Amino acid sequence: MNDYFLGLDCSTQSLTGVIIDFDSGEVIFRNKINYDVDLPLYKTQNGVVIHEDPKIVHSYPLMWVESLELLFEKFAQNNIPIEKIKGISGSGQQHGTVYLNDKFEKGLQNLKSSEPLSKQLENTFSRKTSPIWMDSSTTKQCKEIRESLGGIEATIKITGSNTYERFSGPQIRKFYQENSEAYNNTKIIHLVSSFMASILLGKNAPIDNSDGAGMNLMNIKTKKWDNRALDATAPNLKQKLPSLANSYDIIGKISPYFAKKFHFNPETLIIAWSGDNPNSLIGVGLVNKGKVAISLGTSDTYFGYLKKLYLDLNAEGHVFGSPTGDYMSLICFKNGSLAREMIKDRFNLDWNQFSKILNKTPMGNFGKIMLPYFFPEIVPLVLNPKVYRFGFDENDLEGNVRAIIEAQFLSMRLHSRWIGEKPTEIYATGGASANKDILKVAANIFNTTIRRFEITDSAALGAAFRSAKSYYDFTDNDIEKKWEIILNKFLKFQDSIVIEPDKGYNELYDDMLELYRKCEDFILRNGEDPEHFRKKFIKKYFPS
Ligand code: XUL
Repeated sequence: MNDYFLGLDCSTQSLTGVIIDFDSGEVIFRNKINYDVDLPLYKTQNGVVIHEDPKIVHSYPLMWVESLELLFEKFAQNNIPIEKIKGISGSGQQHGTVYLNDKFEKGLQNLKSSEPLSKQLENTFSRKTSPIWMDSSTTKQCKEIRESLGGIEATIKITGSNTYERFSGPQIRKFYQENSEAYNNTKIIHLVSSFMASILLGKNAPIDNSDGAGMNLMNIKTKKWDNRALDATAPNLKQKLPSLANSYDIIGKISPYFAKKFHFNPETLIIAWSGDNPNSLIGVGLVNKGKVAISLGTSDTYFGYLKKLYLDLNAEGHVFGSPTGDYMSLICFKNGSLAREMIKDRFNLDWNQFSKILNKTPMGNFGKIMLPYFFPEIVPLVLNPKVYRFGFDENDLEGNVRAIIEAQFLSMRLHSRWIGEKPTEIYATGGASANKDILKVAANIFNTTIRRFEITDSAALGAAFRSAKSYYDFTDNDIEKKWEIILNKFLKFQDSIVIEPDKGYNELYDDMLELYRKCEDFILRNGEDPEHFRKKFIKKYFPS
């Protein structure tokens, strides 16, 4: 009987499940629950609760729980032999926190399979909503924690990152300051990943140290909770946090609730869940140095594997744990898919029309530059959203289409320079990576080959690979367990989606990068007016 493994991804807009057949090296099933569409009662937009203050972005943890049950119902409807699943791991959108009261763990242990999960767990939250990674309302708390840790450099050295609005520590501090009673009634604070793992496990699951690194609470060197960071954040916090584990740890067996209700084998192993970016690192096969990945999703991220701890003291990038036990670098841009959609929808385009326009506009866009802060931006830090245009206006259809895409990759190239290495190849993943024309712009701006995988659900896939690796590591001495062997089995490159940069545009994009940097400097750091440089750029590349 073939061994199946399940990878789940509880992301901002949907819950995805991918089942791999280890023996045939194939993905045998994938399905998605879209929160807005499939769970309309929560009235989310793009998976989040709309708040009048754009800095406040929350979601419903109970909705994620409901989506899990809906997904498993789909498995049953599609006659998936669920009993063949040997191991399950998962991925959660990073940084989001879930606040539970003292009924949570007991509730999990006494679940009745005759009743829906959501009904049985609805009273176990000490806070009904979870602040997620898109929230940018904790500037005050970031400052307080950073100062109490001794400034930016000290904070980075302790936790791997500067304090960031979306990181869990500042979010927890804000909750404690604004609602101390509910904070005191909180028995345990989970990350999205450890919360969903707890549901599957039927008891509190640990936080894995890859996702734990996105909290400003864990010591990046020792991979343990850091007392200085805990004290700077909120009182009695240690008692309210789960323990820390390695991403590859087996944390138990599936809860009897799921075994009974959906016919999982009661011996199915649960492997620690992790964040979406650490999972995607594995999902695209980055277990060695040299290559990096870009994930074009709700957020755009740029990430790579690091053998050794390497910190960004300029405070824009982060270092998280890698599920291999090493490290990874990550830079997160909030104006990803939703910003692209703003331009597409503004001109009533579909993606085909968008691509056609992108193709017919010239590289360098006649010197039209956009700083695309449709939403508060993480890198560079922009708390009050505003779109800046140099040399065109919001009604210029062609100018806007090319400008948004060029801006996103110029910004990515600019703000990833701290990693030091120019990538030899970039792997692309995430929803928008299905668009070859967008990838072509990225290939030209980075002057690097871009490869795209057949399967774009890299976080769910990474979780499935991780569960296979841990399962065989711990249970079977006969299976070769090297990461490379597992990854090569599944990650077949599609020749048709290897995208090469066009020749002869290297200098244009080097110059445009410098121009983009000057525009950013002008708007964000009171730098020199870039108009004179922009004119020079136009004269050089677009002489009339
Ligand atoms: C990473 C980040 C996002 C979320 C959601 O730091 O905030 O990528 O993990 O995808």
